[in-house]
Amino acid sequence: MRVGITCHTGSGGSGVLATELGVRLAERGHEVHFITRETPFRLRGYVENVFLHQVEAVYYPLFQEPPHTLSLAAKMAKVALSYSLDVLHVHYAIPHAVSAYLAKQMLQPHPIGVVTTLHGTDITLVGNQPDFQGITRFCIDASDRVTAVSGFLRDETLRTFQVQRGVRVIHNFVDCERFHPTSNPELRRRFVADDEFLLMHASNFRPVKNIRTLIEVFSRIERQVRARLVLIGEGPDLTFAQTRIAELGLSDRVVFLGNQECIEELLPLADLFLLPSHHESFGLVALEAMACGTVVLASSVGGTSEVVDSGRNGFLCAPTEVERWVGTAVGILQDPARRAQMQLAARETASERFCRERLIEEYEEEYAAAVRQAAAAHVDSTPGRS
Ligand code: GMT
Repeated sequence: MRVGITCHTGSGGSGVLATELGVRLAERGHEVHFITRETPFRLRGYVENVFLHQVEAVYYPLFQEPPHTLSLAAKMAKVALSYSLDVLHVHYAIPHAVSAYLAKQMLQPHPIGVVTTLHGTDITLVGNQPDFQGITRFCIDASDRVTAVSGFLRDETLRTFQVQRGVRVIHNFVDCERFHPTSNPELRRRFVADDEFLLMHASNFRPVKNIRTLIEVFSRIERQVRARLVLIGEGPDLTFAQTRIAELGLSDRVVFLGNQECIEELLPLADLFLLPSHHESFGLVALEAMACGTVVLASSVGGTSEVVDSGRNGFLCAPTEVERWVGTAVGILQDPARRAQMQLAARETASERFCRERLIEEYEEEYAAAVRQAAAAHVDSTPGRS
């Protein structure tokens, strides 16, 4: 199939998932066209069957800012025509599903399937804002097929927007060959001494990631056990994190690594991965840590319980329960036998339940269904048919 993929290109989970999906589809023989603002963060090196189409910004003195949604729609339509795309697969509803809708209209009478994958804040923070509810509902309803990355997010979508259509849950996946347990004592020693624990967090440092609690929890853990914290990623709350850590006198216990492409080399080093988000529709980075055999302590909000079975392959706590976070973290750090059991269970969950190939086949089924649906709608609207 010929598939156009659009996603946000930063280090966020929706772009990561879309990129990993595109690369694997290309390896499976599909022709994949990324239609994006920049090269997606996780796209490394040349991949056969993958094409990149950058959406150029249009500047004009009348515009306060370039109208990206329109440029994207125009580019989608152009690429779709030039390469005879079968499907546009957009990740994150706003604004990508709107652009796909426009492109589909522009392409008439050529039919093209539109698949929209909902990731999280496109529904829970952006789409449910009063001004955006109508357009989010519209573009979900206008897509040929809609998927959500967790059952929680599907239910939330149906509840918030009362959309008239089905939403299929296709959980996020992880490449268990790339993300796997490894022991690299030399690299680990660059962050911690042999008698210290290594705690880790990775995110795009947006307010939803609850960085304040992360730092509070770490500062209390650090009073009870010798530990250091490695922070991966960048975003709006990074400066706050740096300031708060300095205020608490923890600067020499925390390492800021910024955005890292090869997170699979870092995640297996950690004794504990912390994800105290206010909200998380799935928690892809938690799954990646689990695939590396790292114990995860995450917020019990949203869809994380579809990944973490608390007490068996990791832990879930409410983001407000700081004392429970600290007690749980210290408890598992001080119990190496239980930690080893959990590391095995985490890896097993990742490889058995979130296997890449099976979930990619589910996306392929959605593409085929979208193409059929678009073709049927096209036949129905052909002049002379009633
Ligand atoms: O933060 C977002 O909502 C954007 C998105 C991203 O690009 O990082 O994250 C969401 O999508 C990920 C991939 O499907 C999920 O693993 C994250 O849980 C989800 N984030 C939230 O729900 C906060």
